Amino acid sequence: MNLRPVLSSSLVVFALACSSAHPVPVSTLAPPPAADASAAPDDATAAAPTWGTLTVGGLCRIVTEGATARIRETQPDFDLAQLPAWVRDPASAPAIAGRTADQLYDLAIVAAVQGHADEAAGIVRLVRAKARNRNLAFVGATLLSELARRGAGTDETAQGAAIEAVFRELPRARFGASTVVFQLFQTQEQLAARVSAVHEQLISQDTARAALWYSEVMPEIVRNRARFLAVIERIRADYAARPAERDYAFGTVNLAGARDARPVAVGVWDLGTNPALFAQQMYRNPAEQPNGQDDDHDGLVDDISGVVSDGDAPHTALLFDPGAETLRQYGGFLRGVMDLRAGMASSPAAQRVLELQRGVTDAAALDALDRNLDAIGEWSHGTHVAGIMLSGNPFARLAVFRSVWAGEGRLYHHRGPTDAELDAERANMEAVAGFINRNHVRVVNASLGFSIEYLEDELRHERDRYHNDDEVRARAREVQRRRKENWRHVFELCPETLFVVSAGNSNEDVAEYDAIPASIDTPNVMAIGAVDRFGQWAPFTNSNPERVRVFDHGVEVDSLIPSGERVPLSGTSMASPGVACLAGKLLALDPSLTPQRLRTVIEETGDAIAAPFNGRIANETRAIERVRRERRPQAAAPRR
Ligand SMILES: [Ca+2]
Ligand SMILES: [Ca+2]
Repeated sequence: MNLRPVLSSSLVVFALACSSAHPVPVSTLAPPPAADASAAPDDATAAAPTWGTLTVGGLCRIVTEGATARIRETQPDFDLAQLPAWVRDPASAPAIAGRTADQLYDLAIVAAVQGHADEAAGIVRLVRAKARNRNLAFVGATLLSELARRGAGTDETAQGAAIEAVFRELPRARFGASTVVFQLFQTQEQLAARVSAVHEQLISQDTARAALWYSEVMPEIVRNRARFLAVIERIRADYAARPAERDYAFGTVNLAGARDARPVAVGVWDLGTNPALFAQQMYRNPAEQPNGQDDDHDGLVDDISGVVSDGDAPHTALLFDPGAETLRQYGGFLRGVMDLRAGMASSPAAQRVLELQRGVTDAAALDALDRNLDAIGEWSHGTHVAGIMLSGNPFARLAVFRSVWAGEGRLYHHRGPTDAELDAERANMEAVAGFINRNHVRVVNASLGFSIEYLEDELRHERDRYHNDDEVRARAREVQRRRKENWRHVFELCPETLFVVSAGNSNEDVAEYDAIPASIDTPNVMAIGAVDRFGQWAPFTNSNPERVRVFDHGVEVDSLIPSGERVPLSGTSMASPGVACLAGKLLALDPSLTPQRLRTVIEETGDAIAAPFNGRIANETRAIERVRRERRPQAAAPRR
């Protein structure tokens, strides 16, 4: 699900994705990399390479061949023979699809590894100039700044100036997220731990690229870390001294005291929510009692406030409990992760996370840390979402749908779901749909999603099951196909309910990447993207002109975690419940609104996002005014 970027374990992934972490070069395009003698042999009868026998040249070849093949597959009109010319003159290049941009980054990393700095930088700049997804205009800062440093000779002042020139190209709002990678990686041991973790996966283009990045590009960055940090601090101080930008007015409305509203059942489909924090607003199924019996004969015992799917956990266990020790040790890291992402590396919370990262010196420790931070995410995510969804709406009655399979990391750790588990997912989804319909839950927020890239990465850990990347990718496509069908099935089962889903945090086009459920086009689904507090398009947000038409605040959004503390979290996971909250308010004012009507009102009353992006930012004030103006007299609750 889209949790990853919210959590520390995904911090690295996030930093890379947003900063250019995905790096590459040009000379690899024409002739394959000058194969050194030890590179993988061409002879197909030779033994399959192992991580132990692969040289840097062999890794470069795997990445180059894979990237070249995938570009031919996904954008046949992108003629790689023209790449050198396009790098020289980006204006002459065609628009670049997102998947092509991914492959070009891989080629840029190879070029950088091979010492072709100009080609590497040229490819990144070509993507920045011509990517169809304009959010890609800011990627690549990590690689570009390192290439600039290398090109500046040995003089420290010149190196600093070269690095600064690259960072200064970033808009102020993107500076923090784009430079966090320099805070995170502090020691060579951390990089070695990453490499050995990669070595536990199948050899593929993606894992070969990751190995190159951590073993051939990042070490020099870590060695010169002080130089990068000095520049980052200088620019940050500069920004801090400038007048603050004006916050965007999201037009939030509080319905407290409204005499023309009535209760409405709403749902949060997530990894669990702490009902104690919303005691006055929990939905209660009138046909079910807490007695260990299935009073309403729907097959679910004690499904009073929702449906829970997590092994033997009863339907009253609405919150995931990671255990007291995990909470004690890791519960405090959520805020630090968020501070880091916002570029606030010197905060005490961020420093604690950095200390934690420094201690990760082998693959096992890395895995353990990921699991612990995932557990904290699973504990906190749905409560944070619920806090946003109920904000300013005392008329909302909250149902909780806790589905363990919707998370990343715990149930399917380093593997994919089996066919039987996919059947169990579907059965749980049908149970949720039944609850929604019987209890008239009118709007459901689902801040979750399944990306094929994440799944493939997990499948590559199953080296006894899959023998090559073709098998991995075929299985991943099959799992995605089934999951997409499951979601479509639920949406069709509940035509009276509006599902508000997160677009995802991978800076991708949801249709091109087939994001689930965000890419599913049915009348009762809205996929929501994220903007920051200035109303600017978030660096991580997924998008699509047709499927993601509405955005809301999704960067450092303040809400509750299960302990009752308030913590700012970021992601389209936080933007989606903002819109679900608005839908709940509109339904409290006019229960006759259909999902289609809700979509129309929310889209039409939103404010246009600044070019070159497209979409509307939800505006509660105008949407609520319109519903109050247009509803039929009998729709309003009787005035007391
Ligand atoms: Ca029941
Ligand atoms: Ca019962």
